[in-house]
Amino acid sequence: MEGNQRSNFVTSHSLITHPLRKAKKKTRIRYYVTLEYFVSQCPGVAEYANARLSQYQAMLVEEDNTIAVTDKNRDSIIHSVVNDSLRPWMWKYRFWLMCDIALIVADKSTIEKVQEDMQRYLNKRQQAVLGVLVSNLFTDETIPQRLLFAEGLIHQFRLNRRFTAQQELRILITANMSAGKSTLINALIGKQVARTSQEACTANLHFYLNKPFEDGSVHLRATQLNLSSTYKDLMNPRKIGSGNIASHFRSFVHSDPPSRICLIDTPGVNSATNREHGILTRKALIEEQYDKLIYVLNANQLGTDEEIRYLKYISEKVPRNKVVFVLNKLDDFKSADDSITTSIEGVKNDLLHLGYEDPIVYPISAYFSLLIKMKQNNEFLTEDEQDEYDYYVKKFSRVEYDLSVYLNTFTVPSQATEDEQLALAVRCGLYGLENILYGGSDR
Ligand SMILES: Nc1nc2c(ncn2[C@@H]2O[C@H](COP(=O)(O)OP(=O)(O)OP(=O)(O)O)[C@@H](O)[C@H]2O)c(=O)[nH]1
Ligand SMILES: [Mg+2]
Repeated sequence: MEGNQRSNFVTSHSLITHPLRKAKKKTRIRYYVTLEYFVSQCPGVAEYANARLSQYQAMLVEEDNTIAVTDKNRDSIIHSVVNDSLRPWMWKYRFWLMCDIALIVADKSTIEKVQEDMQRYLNKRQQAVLGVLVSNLFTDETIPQRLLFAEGLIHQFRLNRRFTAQQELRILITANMSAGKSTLINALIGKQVARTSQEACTANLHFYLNKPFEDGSVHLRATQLNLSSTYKDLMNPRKIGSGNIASHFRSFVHSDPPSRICLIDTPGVNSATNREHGILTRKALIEEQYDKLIYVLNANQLGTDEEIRYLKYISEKVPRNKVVFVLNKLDDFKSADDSITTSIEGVKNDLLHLGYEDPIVYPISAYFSLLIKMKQNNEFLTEDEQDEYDYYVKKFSRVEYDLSVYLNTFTVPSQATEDEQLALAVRCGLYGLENILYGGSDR
C-alpha cells in the first residue's frame, strides 16, 4: 500500500452519532444516493471509498429500500438534499454531506473538486458558507458558531488529517520462537489482534498500524479490504496472509495527535520444522524499513546458544542505536528461585560482549500488560484471564516485582497515584517501554 491508499487505511471514522441517523427513511435514502453520486465522481475512487460507502449504505438505507437513480431523477434527488427551496430547514444537510465526502476521500484537491460540483446547486451566499466549512476542515482553529452543528464530523476529519500528516514510526519486533513477540504487540495495541500460541505461531510478516481515535473497528488489508474485521478473521492465518491490520492503539503515553505507528510482527527465527520462518525474518531485517527494532528475550530461556547466535547476527546487521532489548515473561519468576537483577545483568553482559555500549534492557510482562489494558477499557476477560489478572495484580504489588526500578529512562507520572491501571503499567514495565518507543525524550 502506498501514499493515499495507506493514509486512508489508517483513518478512523465513526458513524455512531451521525446526525442522519435521526432523519426520516426517505431522507436517509436520498442522502445516501447523493453521497454516492459525489464520491463516485471523484477521480481514482478506489476500494477504500467503496468500502466506506457500504458502511454509509448500511447505516442509511434499509435493504429493501433503494431508489432507482436515473439520469432524469438524479439531479432532483441531489437538489432535494443539497438545496431544497421548499424545505429550507434542511440547509444543514449539505454541510454534513460535505463532511462525509471529506471523510471518505480525504485528499484536499479532491474535496475542493466536490465543493465545486456542489456549488452548482447553490447561490453565491450559500457557496460562501460552504467555502467556510471546507477551509475550516483544513485548520485547527475554533469551529465557528454557525458550523457547530457539524462539529462531530469536522472534528473527526481534523483528527485524521493531523494524524496522517505525520511520518510513520516503524518498529520491527523480532526474537526466537515463543518469546512473546505477538503478545507484546497485543500489549502495545491493548487488544487481542495478533494470534499467539505456545507453538510456532506467526508464519508471515504482519503489519499493525495505529489509527487516530477509537472508532470500534479493525481494518484488515489482505487479499481484500475489510473495514470491520472480526476477532475470528484476525485469528485466521489464511485470511491474514501477510496482511496489514489497522486499529487504534491504546497507549499509556499520549501525544497529540497520537503517533502514527507501524508495528511489524515477524516469525520466530529458530524453528527447526519451519526453516523458512527464519529466512523470512532475516530477509525482513535487511529489506524492511524501520526506525526501531525490539528484540524480545524470553526470561525463562536465557543464554541459549540459539539466543547468542541470533543476538550476534542482529549486532552485525542492525545499527546498534536502533535496537531496544526487552526481557519478557518476568511474571513467571519465583522470588525464591529467580533473580530479576541477575537475569538483567546476565543479558547486559552478553550484550557488552557483542559490542553494545551501556545497553538498556527493558524488563516486562507482555501478557500482564495486555490484561491491564483490556481491564482499563472494560473489555470482557474470561474467567481464566480474570484469575490471572488478579494474581498478577497481587504479585506486581510486591516490591521485588516493581520492574520500573530497573530503569532510569523516565519518571513515574504523578497520575499513577490515583490511576490503578497506570500504576500497574508502570510496575510491569509497559509504561517504560512505551515511553522509550514513542513518547520518550530520545525521539
Ligand atoms: N507468562 C507469560 N507468558 C507469556 C508472556 N508473553 C507471551 N507469553 C506466552 O508465550 C507463548 C508464546 O507467545 P507468542 O506471543 O505467541 O510468542 P511469539 O514470539 O509471537 O511466537 P512465534 O510467533 O511462534 O515466534 C504464548 O503462550 C503466550 O501466552 C508473558 O509476558 N508472560
Ligand atoms: Mg508470534
